[in-house]
Parts: sequence; structure tokens; C-alpha cells
Amino acid sequence: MTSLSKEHYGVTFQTPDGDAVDGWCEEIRLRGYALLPELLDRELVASMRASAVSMAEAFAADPDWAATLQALAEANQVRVPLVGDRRFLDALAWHPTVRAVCDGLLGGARGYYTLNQQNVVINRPGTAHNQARWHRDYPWFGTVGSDPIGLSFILALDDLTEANGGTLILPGSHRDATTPSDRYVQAHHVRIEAPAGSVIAMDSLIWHRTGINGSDRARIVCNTMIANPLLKPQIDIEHAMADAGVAPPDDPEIRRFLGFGAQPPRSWRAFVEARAGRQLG
Ligand SMILES: O=C(O)CCC(=O)C(=O)O
Repeated sequence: MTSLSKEHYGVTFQTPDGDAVDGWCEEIRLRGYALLPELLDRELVASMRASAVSMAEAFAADPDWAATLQALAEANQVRVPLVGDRRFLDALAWHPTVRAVCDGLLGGARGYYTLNQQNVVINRPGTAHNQARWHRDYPWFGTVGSDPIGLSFILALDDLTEANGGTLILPGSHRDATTPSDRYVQAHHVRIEAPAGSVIAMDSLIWHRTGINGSDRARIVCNTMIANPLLKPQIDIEHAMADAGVAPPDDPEIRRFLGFGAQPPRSWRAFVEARAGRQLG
């Protein structure tokens, strides 16, 4: 008997069902996001959560910074947590499933993608987080393409629930460069709820925001954005590691992924020297 789901006409090629990663890549292409359930172990995630909170507290405790962080609404974020805690690199950004999804959507073996940014979002009860406004992960980007040029991987460091707001997403909005109307957003957004350790993998152009936390505990995620290297990284990780006295990764593939040596040359001469070094090296 023919299965109804296999019936179609007028096509020369159909995407094969494939494996789980193929399925997530197809979901990201077509509706803009996929949920990778419980990708990281709960215990590991609880310990990464504690580490993120102490990084945020240590930064905010610096008397030179406290007022500036508050004024910029930066106090509830940790930028490039992988510099302070390698597990945000090894267990998350460089996770084999995360890389398999990037290989599937950002060009595979022919492609070249780098870590564009990594941010912990600490959404405290009763406070308005700046990520609680609808946005795309490249603000001011006025166009969309046929293939993603960046992917955002939101790791739930807490259970995402209706009570703590979850993550709100507007399915399909990565495919249209217009800013959707409030009416459309209200009618068609979805709230993602998922256990801690799960990852929402999405086209970075999808319209999304953090929910309003109505619970009595901070609700925390870590967003890792991986993109075509043409997109300027938020922070120069090579120099951030050096400034923090952190040893650079030994693996040249990981260094390339972190954008080591990919900073724009300071001059024409430096450009030519860098090219020559690449050819000779
Ligand atoms: O907190 C969330 O669920 C979403 C975070 C977010 O919008 C972002 O990091 O761009």
C-alpha cells in the first residue's frame, strides 16, 4: 500500500528523510528553528549555570564597572563565557551535534564558519531584560538569503517553562526581511518550553525574544551564534583569551573556529604579509 505522506507529483527531487540532524536542518531551513532535546547532561548544565552566575557576579562586583553595566543593561549578561569557562566551548560551541547542524546548513566541508558571539542571558524575575524585545540576532541586517549565513544555538541552562517565560519565536520570519507587524507577531508566535540541557537551534535571522519571567527564580540560557566569517564577531576571542591569561586551544581547527588570525589586517602591507604567511606556512 502506498503511504499517503509519500504521494506527490510534479517534482524532480525530494529531500530524503535522512537522520535526526538532517531533520533538524530541514526544520531550520523551512520554519527557522528546531528543538534539540536534552543535548547536554542536566548535571553538567547545572554546573555551567552556577559558573555563569559567578562570572556575572564577579564582573558586576568590579566597582569601576557596576554603574556602567547597569546603565547599559549589561548586568544580566555574560559575554564570551567560553573565555572564563572552557566547557562553554568544549561541551557547547564545539559539540559534535552543533557542528553537524552547522555542516548541514553553513556549507559543510566546503564551508567555513566561525564563532560569531556567545552570550549568557540571565532573565531575572520582574526585571525587563534587553533580550525581551523582539529582534533578529544580526540587528540592522536588512535582507534575507536562500540559505542561512548564521545559526544561533540557545542552550537552556534552566527548564524553559510557561512560568519563566520560555523563549518566544516567530516561525518562518527568517525568510522575510520586513519587520512583522505587532498584530502578526501576537497571532503567530510560539513559546518554546523545554527541559534544561535542550538547545533551540535557529536561523539567526528569525524574529525571537526571551519571555517574561513570572517565576521566582532567574531563568538562564546561553546563546552561541556561529556564522559565515564575513560577519564581524562581537568580541575578538583570541585577544580576549590573551587578556584573561587563558591558554589558547591547541587544536588548529578550534583556533580557526574561534577566529584566531582572522582579524582584519591593519594596513595594505599587513594584508600582503598575512597572505604571504598563509601561502608559506
Ligand atoms: O533568552 C532567550 O530565550 C533568548 C535570548 C535571545 O534573544 C538572544 O540571546 O538573542
